[in-house]
Amino acid sequence: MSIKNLTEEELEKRFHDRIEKGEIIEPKDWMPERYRKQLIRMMSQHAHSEVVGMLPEGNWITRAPSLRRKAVLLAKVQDEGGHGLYIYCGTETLGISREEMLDGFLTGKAKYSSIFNYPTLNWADMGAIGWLVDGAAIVNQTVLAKCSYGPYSRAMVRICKEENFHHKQGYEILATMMKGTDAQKQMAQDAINRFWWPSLMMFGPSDKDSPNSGDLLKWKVKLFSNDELRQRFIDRTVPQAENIGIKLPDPLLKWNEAKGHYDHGDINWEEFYNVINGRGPCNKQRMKQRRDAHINGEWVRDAVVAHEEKKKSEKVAA
Ligand code: BYC
Repeated sequence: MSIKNLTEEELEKRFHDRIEKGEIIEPKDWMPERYRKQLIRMMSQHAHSEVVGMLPEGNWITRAPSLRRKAVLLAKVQDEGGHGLYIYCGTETLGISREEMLDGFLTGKAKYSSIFNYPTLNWADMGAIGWLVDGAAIVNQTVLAKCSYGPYSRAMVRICKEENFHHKQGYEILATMMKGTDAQKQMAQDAINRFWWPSLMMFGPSDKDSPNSGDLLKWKVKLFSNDELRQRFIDRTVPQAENIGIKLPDPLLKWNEAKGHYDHGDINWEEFYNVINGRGPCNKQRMKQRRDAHINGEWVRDAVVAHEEKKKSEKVAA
């Protein structure tokens, strides 16, 4: 039967059956409005995070300790910009324009990842971001690569490949510093002391306080809950820390044989909510940088439009 003859209820049931069977939803397929809206929210926020994520690391490009480190960092920051673009394109398939998404971001209506509201104070922070922040992103995004929405899942496959390089380069920076002088070891430890807890917050609030998880899990956009992914990240990161002699700043971190997981201390949720509501250490600075970049980039957008129009009129004239 053609789907044109189905009622709204039948369409919704058919959609849920498809999700249950593990089918992938594509842009032209019928989808409930709430599914579309939730995806727009989550994907656009993800895209904004990638773009804001360029700022803390971009801050160190001119101060990288060698030409090799500078070239690698430059490439990484460029990759993050690319990730933002793939995800913006993926989000546009849901019927929202780039302008609307940017408006949501620049007016502060849409969020971006809390982690990028922390400052990068020393070179070891580049290691901490690669190892912990990209490490957390990989745990989250490897699962999103199997999510129910085709354009998002495909963007994630490519992004995860690049994030794996980022993760390795971060770990390598820290491993090198941990073999260096006492001052270098201290810098590495200081970076981890500052970035460990914020990287756990990247996975979102605990499950009992996550208003969007119910729908997203039902629709297989999320395949695991915030707490499950956070635990997965902790379990794989603790041995990596031990391997290079870095101490994670949580006295309660302990292997629990019965659970097959590491136990850990409580996350400071007050800090998390402050940061996501605009009161983190760098929120104002990050938003100002992005707003300034948008204003300063106006001539580029105008030039692209003028170029397209010129091409079109040349075609008509030919
Ligand atoms: N930061 O119901 P919940 C990268 C918000 S960048 C800020 O659990 P959901 C990289 C949440 O949006 C990778 N806000 O939400 C780049 C919601 O608020 P709204 C970034 C957060 O969506 C450069 C409210 O809290 N990754 O890798 O079910 C250099 C309630 O939360 C955060 C992604 O974006 C947070 N941490 O789950 C290096 C991954 N957590 O929208 C690396 C895609 C929660 O209702 N996103 N909120 O106002 C996701 O997987 C999910 O959106 C989350 C949250 C797990 C983050």
